Amino acid sequence: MKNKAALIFAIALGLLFQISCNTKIPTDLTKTSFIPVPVSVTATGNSFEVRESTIIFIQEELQQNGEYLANELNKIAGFSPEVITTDKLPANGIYLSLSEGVSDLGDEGYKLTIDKKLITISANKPAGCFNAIQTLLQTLPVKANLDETLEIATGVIRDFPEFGYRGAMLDVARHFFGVDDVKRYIDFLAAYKMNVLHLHLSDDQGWRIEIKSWPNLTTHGGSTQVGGGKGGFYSQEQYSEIVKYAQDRQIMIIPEIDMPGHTNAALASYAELNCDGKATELYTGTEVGFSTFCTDKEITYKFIDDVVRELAAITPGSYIHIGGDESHVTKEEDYIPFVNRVQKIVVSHGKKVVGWDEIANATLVENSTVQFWADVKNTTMGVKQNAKVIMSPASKAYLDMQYDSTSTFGLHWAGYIEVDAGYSWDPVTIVPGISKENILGIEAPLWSETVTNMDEIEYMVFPRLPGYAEIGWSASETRNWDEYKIRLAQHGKRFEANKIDFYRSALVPWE
Ligand code: IFG
Repeated sequence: MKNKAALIFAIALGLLFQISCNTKIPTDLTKTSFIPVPVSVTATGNSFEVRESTIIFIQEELQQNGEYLANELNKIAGFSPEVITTDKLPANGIYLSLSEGVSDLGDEGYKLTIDKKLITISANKPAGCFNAIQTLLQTLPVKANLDETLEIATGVIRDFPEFGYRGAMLDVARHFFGVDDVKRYIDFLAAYKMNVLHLHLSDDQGWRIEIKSWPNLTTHGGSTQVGGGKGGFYSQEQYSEIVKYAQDRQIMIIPEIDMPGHTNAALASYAELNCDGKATELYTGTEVGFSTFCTDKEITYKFIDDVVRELAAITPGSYIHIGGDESHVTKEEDYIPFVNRVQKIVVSHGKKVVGWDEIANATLVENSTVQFWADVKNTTMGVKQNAKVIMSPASKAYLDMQYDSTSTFGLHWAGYIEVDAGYSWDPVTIVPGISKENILGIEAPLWSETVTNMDEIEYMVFPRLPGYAEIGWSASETRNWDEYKIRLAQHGKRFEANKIDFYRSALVPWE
């Protein structure tokens, strides 16, 4: 009997040894498929084990970052490390600190040092610390198997972004998406160090933000959407919930009230905003360019002032987006004074102006920004007026463009954008005559005429979004599609683990 037990024990031991040998402990940090690719990664050949007993030590100002990291580790490993405030370097664990030694890395840069016993994150600002956390999380699986140890290869990463504006837009007007969907979209951006979410809050088909002084905008103007569905809107409380969720992830919300065109939802809600004094019908189609505010009525500017005042009061970010695109039925001689006046309203409420590139036909106020989407001439005019530029070329960065002619959702008026086309362009050279100093950064808009739910959002956004994040973060001379697609392929497992319904492009060597 004894021999049998001994034999079983020996076999079990052998198996255990075999399994432990198989779970390869990572020791080469340079082998990690980081996106965006960091400025520099040096491996030191060991590994750090994340355990239930691992403590996250923070300097006081980094409480939010510490809790975020603990929460993310809980999602990965099923345990939430303790977060302890300290002002001295701990002997082991994970230490988040703001320190002078990295001043050359800027507000969003960081130094991540991974040793056998201690991981140290050094940054100038909480945003830099948050970016380091995203890099650290990419050294770990999205979900750990219970029987595996959580090991991180040791080494040093120094990193900082190429552009300060790395954004995406979500059109919640054509089709409405609730708070939870917007939060999930924010999680997508945070994972790839993107730091702006532009919400397209109003259009012909829907008005999506409560304005207390003009309640019909949402009760009537928010009551439908493309295709005639029930639409919806954010109360100011829900909008503030979205803003806080974004802020906790170092993401600035930029609200857009598109005008004077793309305004049918408001025109249907208030007769007095129409030149003929008659409210329009609600619109559930997908045409553009047929609506305009009545630019020569004083009530229009009182309305806009009320809207901007209420929106500015719940928007901590420095921008209000005034739209300005496709105002095909607003006469040029009316459009320009309208945009000039609206800019002054935005500035009077303490915010900076951003608008689609058409606004460059007006006289731009200082510190304004034009968002290039289609017209090089407009954009160049904007730069001539000392405006900054956000690069959103429809032919490269519009997430509602189909991948190819077989795509189930999306449009293709600007062309098809396969994953390689969405990655292989340079925001500095895409508009001739514009230099890097004029460019704030890039933004990938998702228009929702053909997109109705989170699964469809995920299909359009992944796997292209990480590429836009890398264009905004990493120097263009370090970027090439053949190298990037290998790293992107490794993120396919992360998309799956996050239940992201991504398009499995044949151009990417998915595992
Ligand atoms: N252009 C319109 C959007 C949307 C888009 C769909 C801009 C600035 C086409 N304006 O892009 O409202 O309809 O791809």
